Amino acid sequence: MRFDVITLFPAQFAALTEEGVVARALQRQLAQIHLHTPRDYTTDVHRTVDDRPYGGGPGMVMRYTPLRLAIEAAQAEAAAEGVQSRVAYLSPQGERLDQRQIERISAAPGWVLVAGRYEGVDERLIEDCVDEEWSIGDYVLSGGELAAMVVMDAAIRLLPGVLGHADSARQDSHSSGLLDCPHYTRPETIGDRSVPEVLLSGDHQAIERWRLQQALGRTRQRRPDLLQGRGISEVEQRLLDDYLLEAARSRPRVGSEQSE
Ligand code: 4HQ
Repeated sequence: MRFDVITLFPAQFAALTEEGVVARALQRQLAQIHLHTPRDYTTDVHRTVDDRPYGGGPGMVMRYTPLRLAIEAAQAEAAAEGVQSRVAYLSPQGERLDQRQIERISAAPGWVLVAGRYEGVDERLIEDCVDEEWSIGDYVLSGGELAAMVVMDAAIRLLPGVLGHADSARQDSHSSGLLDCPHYTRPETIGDRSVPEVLLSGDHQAIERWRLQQALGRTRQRRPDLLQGRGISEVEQRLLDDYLLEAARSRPRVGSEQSE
């Protein structure tokens, strides 16, 4: 798949392209990231990409024309390679992304991602050029670059062949609609805490059952909203009931609750 990113700060994307899972996917040509800067599409001597907001107020707004030309050039380049790209603008006003959305994004042939700076882009650019508006969460970044990198990282790691183990993306937290189970490695004991016995048992069916139970229990305790949306099978409900029973039994009590 192909990403074209419109950004005033292309150097920031080194965080993604220089090392790690995404860098290796790019080297192996499983994905492409192309960077475009709207400054290259300005015509004035100062190469101005921003201007003051109509109506006054603090900050600056990204100008329509350099952004539009950069987006169109990116789409034309992608099209010349046979890739039809939709355009997404990253902003807190966008639709909140989750793993389901990431799966959809990852399945498309290409995207042009617009990473805005300052107070954002001229609204007419969104009306004319943007197909989708995405948010990575309810907080404010200094620019859309980190948001674009978050989306590309999450999407590219889902591509066939990117992760080493064939199952590791499917087994991820969220791909099942649940949080992840706890993980342990050597040493077997740290102080008075030992690794849960079942993980040392070699009983793969029992281990799978325990991991699902932990995922269900942690999701109920930490993110009940995720379980509401997902629903739960009869087998899962029994595992969850046992988890919650055990959690209640072993929960630390305050003095007034202590029976002995
Ligand atoms: N910004 N999810 C403001 C974000 C953001 C987010 C990007 C800051 C756009 C203009 N993007 N610029 N949250 O906070 O995607």
